[in-house]
Amino acid sequence: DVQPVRRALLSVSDKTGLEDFAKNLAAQGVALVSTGGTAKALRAAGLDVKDVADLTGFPEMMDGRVKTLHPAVHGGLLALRDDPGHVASMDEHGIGPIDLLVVNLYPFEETVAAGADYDTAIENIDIGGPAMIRAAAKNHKFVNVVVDVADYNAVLAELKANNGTTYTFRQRLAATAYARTGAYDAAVSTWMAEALNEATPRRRAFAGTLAQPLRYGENPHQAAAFYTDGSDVAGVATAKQHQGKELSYNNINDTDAAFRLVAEFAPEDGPAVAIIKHANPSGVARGKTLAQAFGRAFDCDRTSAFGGIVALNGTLDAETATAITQIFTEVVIAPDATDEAKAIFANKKNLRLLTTGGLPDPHAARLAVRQVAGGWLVQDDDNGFVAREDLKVVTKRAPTDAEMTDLRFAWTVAKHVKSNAIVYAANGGTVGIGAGQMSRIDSSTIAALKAGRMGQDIGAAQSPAIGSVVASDAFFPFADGLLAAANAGATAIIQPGGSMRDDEVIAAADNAGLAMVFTGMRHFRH
Ligand code: 93A
Repeated sequence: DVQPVRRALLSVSDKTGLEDFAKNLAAQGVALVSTGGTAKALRAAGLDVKDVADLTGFPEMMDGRVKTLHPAVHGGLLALRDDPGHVASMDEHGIGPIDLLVVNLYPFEETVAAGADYDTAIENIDIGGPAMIRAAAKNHKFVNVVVDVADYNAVLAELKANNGTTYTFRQRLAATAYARTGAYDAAVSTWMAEALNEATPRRRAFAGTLAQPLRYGENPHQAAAFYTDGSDVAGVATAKQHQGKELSYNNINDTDAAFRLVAEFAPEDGPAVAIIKHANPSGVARGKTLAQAFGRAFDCDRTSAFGGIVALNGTLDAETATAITQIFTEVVIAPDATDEAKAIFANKKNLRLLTTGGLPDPHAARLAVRQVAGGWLVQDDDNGFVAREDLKVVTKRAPTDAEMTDLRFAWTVAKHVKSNAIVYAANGGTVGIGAGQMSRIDSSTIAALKAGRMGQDIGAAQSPAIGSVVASDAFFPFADGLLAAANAGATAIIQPGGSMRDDEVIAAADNAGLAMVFTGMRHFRH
């Protein structure tokens, strides 16, 4: 199944490595055909190249919109070399086979990321390139297709080793090629959805570009990779890593959870820090300084914070960096870091520092995708937000201003805790988080238990749950969960409301002297 490579068509926007690759091909007797800019670059390198225009008998026209869309090209890519009818057609129409296609597309993703206007983006949608790539990939029984500069050397090595290419090799190239055209159209689709300001799950394709093969997945026996969707949102996908080893699958997942949580707290409202373990916050806090916020987030659950991911909503400074190095931390992510802070981290070889240049907008419309057996579930990302005036006081007693501030803080954190989520908070910091339990009452119990443990850890006279407020990501179906919170010492509650037994739950709150507000919005997270 080794097929010889006699003629190559090269049409590349990114001309990196082109000259070297083409020279090596020519040295192995491969004839070269190219589009305008590519041919010019090859000729400048002293290579003998035929213009596609000579193949088609048409000049490149309409500002290059039509250059390779012609039977002389597509016939040469698609013809089955072992089918007498196809061979007869090639002969009849003077179509020569193309055995190797080398294309990289108009840089649509880069153009859009650079903030290009609408018309420029449109002009950078490559049509002829993907058409050729898809044709060559379809005919991988005979044709080689290269869409990535990183594969040039592998092609040369294959040609040297086999004096042609093997079927498996061409099959792999074809799979890579379709991944590229799929991701390319998905990027166009994403951009169009954003241009329409309508990131609807029903009018958008999603696919990604391989950004990084990972050492393994959630567990060492699982192969894994990181794909990016080409958008320029501040976060783990676009961050700059300053030091430390490569991020793992779990690191990336947790870093994303940490940074998206802390991004809920606008820097102009003051410093905030979130510490994440296993995709749930072990502690979240505001503070007068980032160092203070970190200390308070750490105090919420000192045991769980060990080996955690720390996310900051402001520039990492020396004081915070020093505090973070006191405990074992896997990753720190922040919009920026001072040189002093970077120097403090430099001695901690295993600690990774990521900076993003900003915070993602927690209210932006994005898509969330999850896989199920046989398909994907796609939904709007949970960018739901309840303003203070949207909250409905349902109890006789209204929350005090201080309680209200903490209620909204706890609610925001609860949105980022796996359901069933119960979050106790006081003075702008979590004091007990119950996550991921199958029953709400169990999450309540765990959150109260954790608050008690926090009290012991920090040497407090009593549980920090006493005098705290509590948030529940979904309604309390019965009064028991609410009573558990009251027993733990909470004085105010925030929850969506909407249970059949709301009346019972409200009466229980009134009886216990609690203040309760309904959000009218649920924040399940699974
Ligand atoms: O405008 S196109 O969609 N129309 C075409 O027929 C076509 N053929 C190749 N763009 C087309 N290409 C693209 O041109 C290739 O995908 C490649 O990115 C680029 C190479 O152009 P040049 O060789 O002139 O630099």
